[in-house]
Amino acid sequence: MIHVIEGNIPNVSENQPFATTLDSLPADETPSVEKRFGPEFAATHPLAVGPVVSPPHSVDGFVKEFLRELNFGTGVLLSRATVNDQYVALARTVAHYLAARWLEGGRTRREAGVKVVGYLSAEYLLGRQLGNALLATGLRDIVEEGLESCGINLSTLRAQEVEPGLGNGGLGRLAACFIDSLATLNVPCIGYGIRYEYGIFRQTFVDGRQVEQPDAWLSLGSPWEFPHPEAAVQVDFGGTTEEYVDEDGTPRRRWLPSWNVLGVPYNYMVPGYHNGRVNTLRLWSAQATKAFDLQIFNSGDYAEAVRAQTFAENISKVLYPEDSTPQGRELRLQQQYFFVACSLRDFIERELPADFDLHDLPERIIFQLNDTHPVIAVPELMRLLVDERKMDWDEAWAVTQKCFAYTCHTLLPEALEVWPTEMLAKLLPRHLEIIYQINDGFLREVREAFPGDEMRARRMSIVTDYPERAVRMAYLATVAGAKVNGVAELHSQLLRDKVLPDFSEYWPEKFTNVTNGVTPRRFIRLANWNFTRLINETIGTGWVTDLDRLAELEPYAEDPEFRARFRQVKAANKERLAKLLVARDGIVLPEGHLLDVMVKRLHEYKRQSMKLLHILSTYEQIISGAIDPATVTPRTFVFGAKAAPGYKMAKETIFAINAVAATLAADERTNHLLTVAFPANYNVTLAEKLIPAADLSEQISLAGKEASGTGNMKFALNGALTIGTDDGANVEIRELVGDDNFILFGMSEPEVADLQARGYNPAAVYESNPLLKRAIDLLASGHFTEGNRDAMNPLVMDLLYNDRFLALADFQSYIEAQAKVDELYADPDAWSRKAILNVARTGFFSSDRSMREYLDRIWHAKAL
Ligand code: 26W
Repeated sequence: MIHVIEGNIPNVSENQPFATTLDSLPADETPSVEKRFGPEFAATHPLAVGPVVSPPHSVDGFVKEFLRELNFGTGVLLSRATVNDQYVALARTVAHYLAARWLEGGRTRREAGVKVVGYLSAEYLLGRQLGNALLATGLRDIVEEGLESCGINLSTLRAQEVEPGLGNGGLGRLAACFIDSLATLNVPCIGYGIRYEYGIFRQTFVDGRQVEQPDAWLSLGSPWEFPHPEAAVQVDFGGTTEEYVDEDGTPRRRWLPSWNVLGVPYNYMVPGYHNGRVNTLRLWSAQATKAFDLQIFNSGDYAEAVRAQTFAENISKVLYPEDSTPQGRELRLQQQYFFVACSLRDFIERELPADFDLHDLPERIIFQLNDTHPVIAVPELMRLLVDERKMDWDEAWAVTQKCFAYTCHTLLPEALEVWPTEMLAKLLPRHLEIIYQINDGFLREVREAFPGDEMRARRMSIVTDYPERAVRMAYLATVAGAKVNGVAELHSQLLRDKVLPDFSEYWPEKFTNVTNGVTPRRFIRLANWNFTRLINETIGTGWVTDLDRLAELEPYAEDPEFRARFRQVKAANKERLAKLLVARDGIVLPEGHLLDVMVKRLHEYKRQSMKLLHILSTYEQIISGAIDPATVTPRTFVFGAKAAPGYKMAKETIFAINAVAATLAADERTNHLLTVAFPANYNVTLAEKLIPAADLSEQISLAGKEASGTGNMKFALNGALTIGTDDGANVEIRELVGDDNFILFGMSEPEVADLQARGYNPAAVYESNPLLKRAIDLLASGHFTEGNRDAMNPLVMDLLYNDRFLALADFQSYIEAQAKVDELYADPDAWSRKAILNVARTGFFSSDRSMREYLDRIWHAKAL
């Protein structure tokens, strides 16, 4: 007999958080249904008041639940079930174990009236869900045994899952790590975003060139989502605004929109690790308000009849695959306003009591703006408070300034979004008016503070007239946000000094730093079981939720036996990767090679081209006889990188890497020494296999360009050494692991600024460095392109006559650092000692620590 009530469900036992029974409810914890419907109703409707009881944490209990889901949920017999049927049924079954706490979490959150963190992000790079859900619930062994008894292999089903690629790279993955940490820290959080029908494109290579394929991730169903069409929100667009006098004679402005769509929420569970908490990720999908026009249909114009539907659906159709250069498309602005408008209205109308006084909103929610993409939320909240709730402007502004905080994730000027006022006037006319009013108020303050300094007011204006009249979203976020933070110490300093200097001078206390972090659940516990076992045996299991405890490994760096076991772990991970790459991409990983890995989005500032120059130089020296092959450390260079479809130079770099890879593989003189592996479609799932196998982590961006990096943290935590510049979080990694355990090279940020100020001539560097010259000449020679000398021209010409990110300038320092790597790697025991020290000293880079800093210094919210 299943009892369903809304009430507190106490923890039965630490490792069985999800097993609850009705009679364990303390008397005074009677559920709200009784409060709502009275004790008499509760007595006569036990089903309505019973607790949500998750299925029993036993093999039998699981099998019963799984078969019920397979037969009655998916509607198939076990004997006829496809792997996808089995996977969908398993996912649903595991979701049942989470649901009890999920529903409970929502009720307690609403009833307790606690302050919630609302994470607004246009991207979430979640990765596969099944493994993480089994980890969080502690169900893995039960499920494995239960499935076995049904003749099903768990890893076969895990491989069936298509990862939701609802993000481009760093920013999207960080959002996923952050919501995982907030759930594990028991902090009530709602992640708001967009349920793109098509995520980040699937990358394929045709003749070495990137070809994008649509990512139809929903085609086989998505068992982890819970749609709530009944909670759809109407979102308006277009039209005009007007002045009017309201019922009490007050002159007001209002929006007269010309079209609208519906936002349908899809809930996803965000389970905490072994703490029974399940937070919500609420992703919005666009639908036509009026799906189908029967009159038009009957008039025979079928396409016209459904035009509204397709038009509306377009809004959440596909993720924009750019991760640095906004294309400024109107549809992108529609996407941003769509999910923000849905989220704000949804929170105010569904999470707060009907009679809640919105002057107290900052006590119930803090919205974190994940870069500038959701910043239109600022004028939207003002519109809701002033236009709809008739709040006084200044009161509304005071509320708004306490409800938002802004994180900037970039340093590239071209990545800072600006929206032309013309486009805003057409799509969101009332919001433009509100932005002007916010700007007027702000500039009034600035002029008072700096009388007569019109240039400063012009520099700080949210609205710029150059090169066209547009709204600078980073300025709006900074003016409205209670706090502005960068994502690594160096980045936050450059934000203050170079990106927003006027604002940090005006509001020094508003600017802060929270260095990024990564979740140890997915990127160590789940991705690196071999290493997890060694760590658990050595220091216990507490590190998974308290990563600073990795420091207890420090003494074992001096233990030869532990070092040997560490090398065995790395070798096992390399073997696992080799198996995957041959099956997935037909790539054969030679044994015993130093695994030199560079995986991240393809961008010139990340300098994959400089990595290529190192490979070319080594290869050139071998085939020219300049160096004795016997002295060369056998290396496999692994690349993983997607290029934004419109980013030409990035695509040329991909082509060059693949051409070099093919030539080296076929060159008997070198293919036992140098291998280039470039598996296509780098994503979270591939990262989970690649990172634990790596020896060397390439973090070689031009100093001052990479805001933080998070891959760098994942590699160090999985026992790889970093070769890197003093950029982003590399600086903090080096400070923590020590100079002896980090291979630093290249110019520092001030040196870069100095060189750029003095003027930089890459061709001169080429001329003055014979090794570099020979490497580039070989690239240009047609050697990698069947003699076609033009094929590499775009890249070669850019490096010689542009080289915006100084790859040639840092080349010499880089190859000297690489020679040091060869030297270090020649002594595997010394290498693994350094690698173990990297692990022991990088517990700081847990996203749990990042979240604790946001909670204390930005959100002023706390765990339940
Ligand atoms: C097209 C508009 C656009 C512009 C910027 C889309 C996406 C972006 C993101 C901010 C780019 C991004 O992912 N930045 C990365 O964010 C990570 C998380 O903080 C950092 O670790 C990386 O250094 C940064 O490049």
